[in-house]
Amino acid sequence: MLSKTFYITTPIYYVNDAPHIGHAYTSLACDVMARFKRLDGFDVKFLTGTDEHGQKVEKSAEAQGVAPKDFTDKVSQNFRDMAAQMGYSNDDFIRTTEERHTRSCQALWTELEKQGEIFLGAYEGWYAVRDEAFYTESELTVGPDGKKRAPSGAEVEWVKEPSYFFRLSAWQDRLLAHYEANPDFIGPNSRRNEVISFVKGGLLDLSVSRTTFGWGIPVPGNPQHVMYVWLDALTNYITAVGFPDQSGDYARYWPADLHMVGKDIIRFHAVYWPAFLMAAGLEPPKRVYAHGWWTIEGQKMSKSLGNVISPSALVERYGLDPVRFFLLREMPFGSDGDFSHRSMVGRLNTELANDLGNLAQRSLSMINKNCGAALPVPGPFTDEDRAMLDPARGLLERLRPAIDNQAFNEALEAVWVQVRAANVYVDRQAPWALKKTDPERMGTVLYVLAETVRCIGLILQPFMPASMNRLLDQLAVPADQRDFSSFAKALAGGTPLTAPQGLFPRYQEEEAAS
Ligand code: ME8
Repeated sequence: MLSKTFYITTPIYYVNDAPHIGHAYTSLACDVMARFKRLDGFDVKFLTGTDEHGQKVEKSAEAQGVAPKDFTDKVSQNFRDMAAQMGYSNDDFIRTTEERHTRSCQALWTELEKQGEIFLGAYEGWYAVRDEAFYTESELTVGPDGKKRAPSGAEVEWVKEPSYFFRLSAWQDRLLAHYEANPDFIGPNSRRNEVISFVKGGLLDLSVSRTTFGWGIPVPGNPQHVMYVWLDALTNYITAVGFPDQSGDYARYWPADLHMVGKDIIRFHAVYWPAFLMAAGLEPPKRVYAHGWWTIEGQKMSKSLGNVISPSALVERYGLDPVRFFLLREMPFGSDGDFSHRSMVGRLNTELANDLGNLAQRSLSMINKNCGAALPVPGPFTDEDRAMLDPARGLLERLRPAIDNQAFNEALEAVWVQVRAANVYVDRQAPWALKKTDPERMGTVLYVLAETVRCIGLILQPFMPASMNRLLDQLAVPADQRDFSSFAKALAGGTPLTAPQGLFPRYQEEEAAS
């Protein structure tokens, strides 16, 4: 059993929405991290799933005239399908309507109650069903239609009902101390500052049960109440490692190494969740990272604008790996960014087809044509050769810190520095001209190129698993030499190679304009 573990989670998505590229993006980032860590020798647990309780889901089921359970059984499948279409390597898929989750939530609740952290009272205030969140009067704004709105733009309604409360107000100092003692707990820094100033502003006790609808997990001992959907949802992260059983997977994987979320739900993950856990005597996760928001062709993605992009449509149009590459390459992970077909096509044609695709294709075709379809045996390396090989073999050391910091676009940029340098090297060394003048030197140059492409192929596997698998096949890299301990296992000269095949076909502009 591997000694290093890595537990990473996506948010669990509300089933009432169809999966779109925003959901695909968060899960993709987790998939890349999970794959990277597996290749780097970690025992990884990668969790995703669906958030199926609460008023919002109940209303969607009602609107379709079906019972909530039948509704969620049907629509949660859409998120499983997305995981398959996007090639995610999740180890588990949790649904909050599963029995294991009810057990876990009720155990957590019971513990919180036992610790005196939950008390019965009455809630009177604003609630936004779309966000499944409570708001104070001072947080609201009045929209152009005269209606009060949450900061997210969601409509709010006045709620008045008996409710259990969690003593969040008592956790302010302990949360601040936790942020202080664990500077990496929240990333990026801008979000960390935002959370700290929110907590410094004072915390109100949090309503954690509802009585005016029934689609949720019953409160132990008082089944008129169902648990607040966020308490229910957040608990999924410990359910999936076996809570309330604290041996086995819980002991092995908890605390989670990383909860990956969008910036919209940082408060739930970085304030409420660690408070619930600490109050129950459990360890908080090690890190919560909140990434930025995608707009589409400059506009907010919304059903009413009809500009919601489904991952499957995108994959059908551009291919899976180009989509995976684009989403993490286009913008710094913590910032907002815009999706446009023009930039998608630009990246595909320039960075994948021209830069990487051509590098692999021309190196491998020259070997195929001029070296008897076998890897050449290299002669002595020049300084220029070493200036190519050393950084290629050092890619892992350069990428590790970037990946650990969720700086995916920086990681990809570091690889592309290498790809571009290799293209410059081919042009300078002109192996085609050496064919007649110095065939031995030609062999060395082509070997250096093949070896550089191998290292690039290895390090890009988490981002583009299928294409890099094909590339490593073309280089005849044995299956057991594709993990990250294999950077030093250089290609063996003389190995026969199959005829090369293009990796990334150019996308035709005419189609893009349609
Ligand atoms: O909030 N750009 O679920 P949800 C980038 N069930 N990411 C986006 C995005 C966009 N335009 N739109 C959505 C919930 N996302 C809760 C979570 S977890 C215990 C419970 C991503 O279906 C982003 O990760 O509304 C965001 O946080 C998540 O989808 C919200 O998904």
